[in-house]
Amino acid sequence: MPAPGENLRINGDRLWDSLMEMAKIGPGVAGGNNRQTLTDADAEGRTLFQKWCEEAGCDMGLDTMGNMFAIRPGTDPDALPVYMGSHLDTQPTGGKYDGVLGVLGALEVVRSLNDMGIKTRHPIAIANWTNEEGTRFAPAMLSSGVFAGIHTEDWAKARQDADGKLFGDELRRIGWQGEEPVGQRKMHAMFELHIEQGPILEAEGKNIGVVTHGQGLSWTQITITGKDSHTGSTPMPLRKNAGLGMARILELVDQIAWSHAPHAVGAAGHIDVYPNSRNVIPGKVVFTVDFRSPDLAVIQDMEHRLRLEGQKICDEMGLDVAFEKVGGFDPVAFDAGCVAAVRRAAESLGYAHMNIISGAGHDACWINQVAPTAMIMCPCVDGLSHNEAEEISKDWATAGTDVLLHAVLETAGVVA
Ligand code: HGY
Ligand code: MN
Ligand code: MN
Repeated sequence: MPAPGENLRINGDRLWDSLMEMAKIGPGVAGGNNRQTLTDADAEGRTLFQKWCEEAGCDMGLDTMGNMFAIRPGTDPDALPVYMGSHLDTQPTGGKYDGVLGVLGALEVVRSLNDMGIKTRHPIAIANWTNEEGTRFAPAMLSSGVFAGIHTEDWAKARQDADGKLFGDELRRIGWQGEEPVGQRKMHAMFELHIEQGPILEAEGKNIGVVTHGQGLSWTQITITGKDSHTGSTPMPLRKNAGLGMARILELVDQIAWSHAPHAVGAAGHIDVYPNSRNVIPGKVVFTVDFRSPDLAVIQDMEHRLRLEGQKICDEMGLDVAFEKVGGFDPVAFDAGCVAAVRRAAESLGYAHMNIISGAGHDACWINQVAPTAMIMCPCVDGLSHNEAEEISKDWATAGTDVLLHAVLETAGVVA
């Protein structure tokens, strides 16, 4: 058995097999996954994950937001656990690795510690955070947000999906609402392994991203109201075309983001058009503008200009418009001690690595507010994610999980 702290490695083949096994649950239509939160597929994935954790000797916990916890005991029962966490829920056209690598990579760390008979002073824990994606129930990172005290549990459980179903009802329906009060669990630290979901690491030839910061996010929901009317018989000057108003605002969003190049980004991924009939001028559109930047002042400027210039566009077109902030968080600086542990792990393992700012939001961004937190990233092919064609290599998955193993061991303390 290699002495703790030596060149320890996880079992990449076993990790890959688990990733492929989980990918069979909630399959997409093009090779990825559609395992949206609080669906039957989510429940099936949770059941499989719990089975694997119990087989690895973990004690299981479940809180009132459905956050799952698997605990590997340490030698010091009074020491707070070192967590590794991410999410098993996916986008409707999601990939096999977004979130899943962080949860199953954490499981592989536990399995490898068991194989090597390594004991740690602090317990080690795995978290599966409910509804990280925020696609069925907005906003993203909802349950880690409740855990960190960002949202109240009541507000979260009242979130509705497109069919009007409530988060709380759906959590109970799938049978994954626990008894443990959310947020009471204390952590010594948390590490989240995640695919980059961008092109930088692959382009730079690096296996590991040492995530120093997470960029901030702003979600503004815009409702434009015009007037339904016939697309054929309504003269152009008489139209109140909410769809055209949205098109002009989407062009504005693009201009605003480009005005803060190279780091700011902006788009709308959610768009609902009413009545969405091919021969009716849309009388109403509801869409969500997603702005992101590592710089809070830039985010605030983008939000301000969206409202000011968006209002002007609608006024000139005789359209009513309402803006509602429906999600967001400030740019995040991860814990310097945990970030250094990640960097030392990559160095000791000999993996090419670089500092990186996370372009996407993650549960770690909220948990960082209640416990020392850092992230580890691995590349993904062409930087593609939130697409069923999302792909990583087994080597990248293995490297990321090896770094997770070493960062956690350093933080949890190996007991010889
Ligand atoms: O929106 C995000 O950045 C994350 O993928 N939920
Ligand atoms: Mn994710
Ligand atoms: Mn995602």
